[in-house]
Amino acid sequence: MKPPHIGSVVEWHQDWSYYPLTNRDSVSILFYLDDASVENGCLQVIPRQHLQPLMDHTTGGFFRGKITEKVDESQALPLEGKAGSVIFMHCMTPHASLTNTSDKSRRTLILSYRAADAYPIYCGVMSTSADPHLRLVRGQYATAARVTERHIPIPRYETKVASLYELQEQARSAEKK
Ligand SMILES: O=C(O)CCC(=O)C(=O)O
Repeated sequence: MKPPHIGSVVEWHQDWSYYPLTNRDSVSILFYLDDASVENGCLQVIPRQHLQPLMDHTTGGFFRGKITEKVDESQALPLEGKAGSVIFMHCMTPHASLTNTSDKSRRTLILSYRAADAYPIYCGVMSTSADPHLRLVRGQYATAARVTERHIPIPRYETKVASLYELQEQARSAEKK
């Protein structure tokens, strides 16, 4: 939800950093419920970066919920679209969105999918918190995990497990000090 004039900024991040899986076969589907433009904070992505290793989301060994290394924003692509537009975004695609500076709301419905054999890597309560909402929507339950990754960073929270908005806000406050 990005209400007119107050919708928060979402800083650059890759979703896989929040929920590491045994492989990268996961995608988020974003449905724009309102017309989305740069002015009301449409999604922005860095195309093709999903083929690269996960970028750093930490400082001092703690997970900050945002990319902490330099992001080449000259590559950023704003995804403007009419209400009803659908975006398919890979879990390794860096993405962000700006504040809503307009008088129009920007609402988005986001559903996340993963391959049945893309199993969550255990990293505390976050590994199981989505379980009540999980549904197998196609194919069979996987009896084995398919492991394609050799290096899987585990998000370590400095204080407590927090949402994207809380983590990014905490990181901004710490940077100002
Ligand atoms: O809706 C947005 O602007 C960003 C959403 C997002 O970053 C996410 O769901 O991971």
